[in-house]
Amino acid sequence: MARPKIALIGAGQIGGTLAHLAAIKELGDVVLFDIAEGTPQGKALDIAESGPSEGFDATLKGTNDYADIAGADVCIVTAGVPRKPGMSRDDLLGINLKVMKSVGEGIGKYAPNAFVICITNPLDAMVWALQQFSGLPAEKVVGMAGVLDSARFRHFLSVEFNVSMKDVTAFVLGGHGDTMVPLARYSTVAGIPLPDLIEMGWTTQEKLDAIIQRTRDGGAEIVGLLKTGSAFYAPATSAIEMAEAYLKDQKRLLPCAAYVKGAFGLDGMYVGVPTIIGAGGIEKVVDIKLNKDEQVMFDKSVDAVKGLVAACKGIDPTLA
Ligand code: A3D
Repeated sequence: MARPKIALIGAGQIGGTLAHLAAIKELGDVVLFDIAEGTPQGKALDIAESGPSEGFDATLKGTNDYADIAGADVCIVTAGVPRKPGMSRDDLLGINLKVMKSVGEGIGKYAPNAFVICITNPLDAMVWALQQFSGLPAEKVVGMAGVLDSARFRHFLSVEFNVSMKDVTAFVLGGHGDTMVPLARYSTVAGIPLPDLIEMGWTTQEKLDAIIQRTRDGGAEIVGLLKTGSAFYAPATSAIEMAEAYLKDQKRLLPCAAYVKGAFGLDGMYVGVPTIIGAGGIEKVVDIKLNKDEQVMFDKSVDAVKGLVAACKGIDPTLA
């Protein structure tokens, strides 16, 4: 059987890391696309030259021509600009919306059967716009944010409890912004929910609140440290986890920005919810019960996403 084809639209910090991870994990052959001439070609060659030492079998191609993504099984989109210190993700909306138009049209023309994972910020609005511009079915276009936000939460919790990250599960739902919703009740150490761990004296409510806030500010913390761009290692790993779930039909239950109609009382919008990813793309949105406080936080996050989508429609009236 031919190897799957993975197209990476955007060959910047995340794009390059995605290419390296996809090759090392032998997920398929990789095409790196970017408008910057030389960047995708240089990164593809550099990573290919790591193959003999790493021992992977995958071809890597860099290109500035959308025709080279033809027939891709997976497209991961990072094209656009990242934020700089002091900027919010929402400040990127105008410029990245234009990028989503050209990327969506390119994918729609050359890779209409792909599973598309959007990473470009502001995430929930960009994945919505990308789905509209590409014309692909909503279950095949998904945003990566919840896996990363949950990974950050899991990392901080594992440090607090001094336990393996493998045993910490966590859920962060809602939009990928300041209003994201880390769910303590649905987060556990080997099945023991966080509220029980407080009762057991493993941590305090104050410490947990501080971890939740650090999770919400996780992206800004890294932007502040790097000063020249935003996080890229963990975002790339998170998207690769989603791509692998699709390519290997793993039926992973992962928090993703998916199109939600019906579940969570929503009437059709992209926002972070628990989903099952398998060969059909987003095969299911898992409609978990939220308590009153969680629902208030989720609703606030949904409103923030709706505001961004309305701003997109204001900029580009062709968006329905
Ligand atoms: P960066 O290293 O600047 O790479 C972006 C690449 O996009 C550059 O190589 C550009 O040349 C390229 N590009 C720009 N316009 C186009 C276009 N029209 N077509 C094709 N390529 C284009 O950024 P990055 O890789 O660090 O980040 C990429 C995006 O991911 C940014 O919008 C970030 O804000 C976002 N991001 C999202 C998360 C989430 O969790 C959702 C996390 C981290 C970064």
